[in-house]
Amino acid sequence: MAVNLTPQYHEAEEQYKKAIGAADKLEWLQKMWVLLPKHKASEKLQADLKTRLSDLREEAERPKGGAKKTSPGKIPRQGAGQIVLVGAPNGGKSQLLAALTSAKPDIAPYPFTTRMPQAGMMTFENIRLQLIDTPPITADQLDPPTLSLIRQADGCALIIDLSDDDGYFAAQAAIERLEQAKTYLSHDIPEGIEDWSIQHVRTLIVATRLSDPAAQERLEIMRELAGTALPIFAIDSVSGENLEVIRRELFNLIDIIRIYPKKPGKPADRDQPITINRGGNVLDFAAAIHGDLPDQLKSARVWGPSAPHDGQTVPKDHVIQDGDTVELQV
Ligand SMILES: Nc1nc2c(ncn2[C@@H]2O[C@H](COP(=O)(O)OP(=O)(O)OP(=O)(O)O)[C@@H](O)[C@H]2O)c(=O)[nH]1
Ligand SMILES: [Mg+2]
Repeated sequence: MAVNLTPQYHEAEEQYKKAIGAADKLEWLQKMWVLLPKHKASEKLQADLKTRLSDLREEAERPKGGAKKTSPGKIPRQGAGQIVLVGAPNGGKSQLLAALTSAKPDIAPYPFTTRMPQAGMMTFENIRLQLIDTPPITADQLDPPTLSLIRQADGCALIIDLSDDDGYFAAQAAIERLEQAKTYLSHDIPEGIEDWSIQHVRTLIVATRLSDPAAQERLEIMRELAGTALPIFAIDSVSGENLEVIRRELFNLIDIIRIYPKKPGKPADRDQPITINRGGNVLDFAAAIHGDLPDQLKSARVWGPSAPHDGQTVPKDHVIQDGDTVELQV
């Protein structure tokens, strides 16, 4: 099968060849990427353009005199949990961050747009989770700040592009690169790992660009290839399809529950839940409010999903559930 390059592509290539300086060259190369037909026959050319884009982007950003790039500032943890968006170039990580939060990351139709991690806050019902967009990961590229963010995160969303036949395999390359760095994207976290340098991060797959005409077909192939290792949720960040599902699934991913504190004789505060890990009990809830509280606790009453009867007094080791209201007596 021929690649069938358009006259516009050839024109952009001519300009690219004539361009002087990395920034100019990069601009034309980005145009070539947009104009390149993406199918099986152009795979080699796609890979070649990707490599050149990555190299040129780096060259264009390098300060004169060859000084080293300054490392990005640390991203402070905020909200009830931290989820990192990871994946291959051009998969839709930044577009998803923009769709779920008010952050304004750079989004562009060519690979290697994001160069530094960027955070945004996602609202889910009455809590906020921190989402972090990251630079792409390939077989040859994984920058240290991205790796350390992934290893410390409460969860990861692996972004896979449903408009690209190669999307699943590009994501596999990212998974393998992370595994070389002893970082495993898993859904079920194995227990009792003896090697402390190995880190498993709870992950789900977000398949983007569901509006692509061949997206459903690719999604089915992906489900067969991926098996049940990681759950897959398909969305479209531009049309907004299934975005509400993703908010809930990201919340479910990180295994936290929302508990509403209540003072005796007063209504519960439904706007400001306290979050604790799923499986936590009344003592864990007390500790989340104040470190000294578990020692002072005399009794507790519970309303909601875990309460056998509303307002029932429960033991201190009573396991509470998402949506419970708890009144502590000290
Ligand atoms: N229609 C549609 N377009 C999308 C979707 N997600 C991403 N895009 C488009 O795909 C292109 C790449 O999206 P980005 O979000 O920049 O991709 P990225 O994964 O951040 O790319 P890098 O920063 O290079 O790793 C942009 O033109 C987006 O507008 C989607 O769900 N639907
Ligand atoms: Mg990006």
